Amino acid sequence: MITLSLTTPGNTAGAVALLQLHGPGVKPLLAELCDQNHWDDGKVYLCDFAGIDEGLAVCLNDQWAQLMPHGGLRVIELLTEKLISMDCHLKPASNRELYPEAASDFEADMLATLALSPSPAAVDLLLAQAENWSRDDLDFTQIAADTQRLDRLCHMPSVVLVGPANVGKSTLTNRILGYAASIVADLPGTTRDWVGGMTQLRGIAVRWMDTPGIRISDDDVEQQAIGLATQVINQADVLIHMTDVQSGFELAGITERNPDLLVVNKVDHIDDAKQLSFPEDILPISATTGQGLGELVEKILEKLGLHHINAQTPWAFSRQLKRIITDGDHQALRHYM
Ligand SMILES: Nc1nc2c(ncn2[C@@H]2O[C@H](COP(=O)(O)OP(=O)(O)OP(=O)(O)O)[C@@H](O)[C@H]2O)c(=O)[nH]1
Ligand SMILES: [Mg+2]
Repeated sequence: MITLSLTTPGNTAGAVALLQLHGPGVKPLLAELCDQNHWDDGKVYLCDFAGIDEGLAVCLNDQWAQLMPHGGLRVIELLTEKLISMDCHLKPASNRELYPEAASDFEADMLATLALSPSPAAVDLLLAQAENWSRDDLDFTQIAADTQRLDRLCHMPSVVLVGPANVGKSTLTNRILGYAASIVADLPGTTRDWVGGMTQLRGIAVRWMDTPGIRISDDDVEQQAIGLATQVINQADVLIHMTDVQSGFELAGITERNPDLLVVNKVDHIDDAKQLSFPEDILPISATTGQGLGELVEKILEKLGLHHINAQTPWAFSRQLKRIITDGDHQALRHYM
């Protein structure tokens, strides 16, 4: 029986995919698939995979072979179907198989987490975990609490901007994302459907979302767009309520949940003396000049619990570690590491 494992992520397209074949008889299988009889161990051949795609193939020995077609989802699907029709058995690759260089399951899971984390800030922390989990004074209750916030390094949290029309939400969005994702105009009701993009705040990946300005109008489409944004607003990890120096903060009842941060925009319109009179919980910014944006980023990270990441913090980054801290199983931890 020959097993087939996809060792590149199966749910997203990439430039090249890697399919691993393992079992007796891989050479005859490749000969049939690629219509080529001679295979030297370790030599890479450019092959036609049964008319599905052209790519590279290598036989490592009589038991192991690797196919490297293009990484489009359809190519992977067709090639997998073809190999299954040739009696290969599809088996999800374990992290230990994907990372043969890992010395333990712990290390293999750490490398898999590292490969999938969208936040550069996770790198140093993950690389320190073997040392962090080797300590004698592990407090599983504290680790569970830290893990809740540190998991946000892997599952991008959402930051959602709400507020009245024309206060500069899209201007701020475009500045934070670094490209023109959202249309800006001196016209209330410019943004219709919510607009989002991925960005990094001090090395921490977040999904940033701009929503249509909330206002009463007789425009049906605009009111529907405001309604659609409600779900995004309610699920926000950090909800920022923005107004500008001309508007107040009276949006009570329009969003179901309270905002985490209050921001007043366009402070470049007013002189310094007046800026000082803002209450402490309101952050003055200017989306146009960039004033106050560094402080805004810090406040968002504070709300996410990621303002200060101490590399010495143990983090239950894998399912296995989560199970270990829930069960309080020190024995299983030693076995895992
Ligand atoms: N002076 C100044 N003008 C700004 C600032 N931010 C945005 N503006 C201007 O305000 C107007 C509205 O900006 P938008 O970003 O479209 O506002 P919005 O909140 O997205 O508006 P809606 O999509 O209608 O809800 C534009 O003319 C911007 O150039 C700022 O910090 N200072
Ligand atoms: Mg807008």
